[in-house]
Amino acid sequence: MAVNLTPQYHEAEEEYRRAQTAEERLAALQKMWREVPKHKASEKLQAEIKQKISQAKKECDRERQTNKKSGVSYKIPKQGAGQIMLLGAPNVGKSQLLCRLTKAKPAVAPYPFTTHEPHVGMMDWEDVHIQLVDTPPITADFLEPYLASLVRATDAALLMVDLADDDGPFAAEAIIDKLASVKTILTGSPPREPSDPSVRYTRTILGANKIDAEGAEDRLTVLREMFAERFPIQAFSAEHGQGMEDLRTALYRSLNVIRVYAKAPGKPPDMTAPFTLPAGSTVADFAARVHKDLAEHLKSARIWGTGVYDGQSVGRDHVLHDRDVVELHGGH
Ligand SMILES: Nc1nc2c(ncn2[C@@H]2O[C@H](COP(=O)(O)OP(=O)(O)OP(=O)(O)O)[C@@H](O)[C@H]2O)c(=O)[nH]1
Ligand SMILES: [Mg+2]
Repeated sequence: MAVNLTPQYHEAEEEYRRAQTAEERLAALQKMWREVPKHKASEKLQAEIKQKISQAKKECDRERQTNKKSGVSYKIPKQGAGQIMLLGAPNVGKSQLLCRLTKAKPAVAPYPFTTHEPHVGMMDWEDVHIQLVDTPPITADFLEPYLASLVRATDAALLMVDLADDDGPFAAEAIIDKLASVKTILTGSPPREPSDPSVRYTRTILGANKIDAEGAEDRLTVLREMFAERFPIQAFSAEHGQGMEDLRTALYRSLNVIRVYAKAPGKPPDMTAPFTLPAGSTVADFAARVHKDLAEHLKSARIWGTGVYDGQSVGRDHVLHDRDVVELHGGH
């Protein structure tokens, strides 16, 4: 017998997947519990949810205690086209990179464990803004309790490797393992339909920093041998600026979004501030973003852009492309 799950259940499951804190995880699980059909076919699922609820309750208690102790806020509201976490071992140059790409000024120092809390900066790329988050270091023995939650909730990550250090690639591998141990998988290409909803896949680029250092090219070769099949790799120097343009473009692409420009009937399009939507979004998704009412009362749309002739009329299920201009026609 199949378990027929409601859209509300799927919504709750998505909230669970994106939860940043144990408290949010617990709330989402409780919603899943309310929504799961209580019959024989779903017994296994019911048991799973119950077990996760009891686990989340324990985590909640633990989280409250660490919060009291450290006083660190670990919720970072997303801004702009998307959020990218800069991750890495101590001293790889995470803070230096945030300085290079944004106006933020976190401390940069030639010794490990300089950064103790997340720092946020906005990076411009063409006509969009992308939020970058500098984070405290991760090692095999050290992972700030809140940091895994942040990685689970972020849109993408840049895992940085130190090309001035022979151990660089191994330090990166240790971070991948450490996060995997809390069901957070860094990967170059996340699966479309993850089989286990408690596992979070975070789309990740490997950032090989300090390409200016002596011996860096040889270490980059080793790095490619170890990781090229699993991750896209970008080499750069956060301190001297080599490779920054390619890195910025790769960071934008890792968000997997498209830009769409709104046009009012009879007026030129507003090309100054695009809407950013997940790749694969439709005209109806765009309408919902512009205005909730529009999504409901959408009559037709005209498009200028990819795969259409200028001003072509399309239906609400038409899939949009990066840089499309869309004119929405509502009405009651
Ligand atoms: N040669 C070279 N040195 C760099 C580069 N980027 C950063 N550094 C140096 O590496 C050291 C560490 O840089 P940070 O940005 O503080 O490193 P971090 O990853 O934020 O370190 P933690 O906060 O301890 O995790 C500093 O001395 C930087 O000057 C680079 O591209 N080339
Ligand atoms: Mg730092």
